[in-house]
Amino acid sequence: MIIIGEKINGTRKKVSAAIQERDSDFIQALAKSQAEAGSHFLDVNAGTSPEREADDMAWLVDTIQAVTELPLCLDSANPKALKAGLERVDKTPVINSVSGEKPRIEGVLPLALEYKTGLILLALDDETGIAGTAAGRMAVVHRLVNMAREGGLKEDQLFVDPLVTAISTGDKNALITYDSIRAVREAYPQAHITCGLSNISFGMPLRSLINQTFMCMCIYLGLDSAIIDPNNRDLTGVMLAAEMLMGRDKFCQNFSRAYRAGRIGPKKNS
Ligand code: THG
Repeated sequence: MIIIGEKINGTRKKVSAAIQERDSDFIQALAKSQAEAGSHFLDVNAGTSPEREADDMAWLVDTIQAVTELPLCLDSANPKALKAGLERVDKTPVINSVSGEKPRIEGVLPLALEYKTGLILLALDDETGIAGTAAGRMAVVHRLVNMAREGGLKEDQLFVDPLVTAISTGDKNALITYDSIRAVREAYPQAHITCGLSNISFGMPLRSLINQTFMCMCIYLGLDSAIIDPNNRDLTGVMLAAEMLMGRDKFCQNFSRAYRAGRIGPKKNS
């Protein structure tokens, strides 16, 4: 599983305050703890203030890279902010994200092609928003994959996000994501499939339990990446167990190592 650590997100109150105050200690602590917990990328979202976002993104990228060598997942719809990040990254990043919406196709996709980055493709567009069927979401995915490939990106640079909507607002919502994951896996065997899992449990009690169960099902169907809190040890445990049980953990090494390192299982007193 390719873990994208979600915590450096300017829509979170404390992170937003840290960005405004240029509190590098706070941001660097989030970067380090997510790196130590096994992230492969760190999501970087500078918040949604259009006049500050590019400066904030530049500062975040510099601040994070001072303490970790992990590649970044630049999370913005704003081409200026993305460009500021792209000019500073040490490692090839992932751009989060393009969708079927016209401004994103015109403003974000060309940056991914120019800088040859990884790219998250969101299954939504101007016409329908988030389609209520897997077929509707796949129509957008096919269009976006074709554009990205024609522009020179390889299938394995693409991360398809089939989108997750809250189970509390539609009791078939998880099923739409499952059907989409299955369809993407079949149509694009080399592409990665990622999503922000925790949307599923919005408005429900015992969110973590729901997130874990949902993740397990998504992994079975072909999810191979997730935007999550890597410090959530219950979720990490389910993820490593599911990977092992899918035949993707040779000699059960990853699971065993994580256990010995104390990253999963009941917390030991130390
Ligand atoms: N798809 C894509 N990108 C995305 C999302 C997606 N980026 C943003 C979001 N969804 C994923 N990122 C987050 C970041 C924070 C939280 C949820 C999703 C969050 N944080 C809680 C808080 O701020 O209090 C608690 C986190 C914690 O457990 O500590 O909920 O769907 N492509």
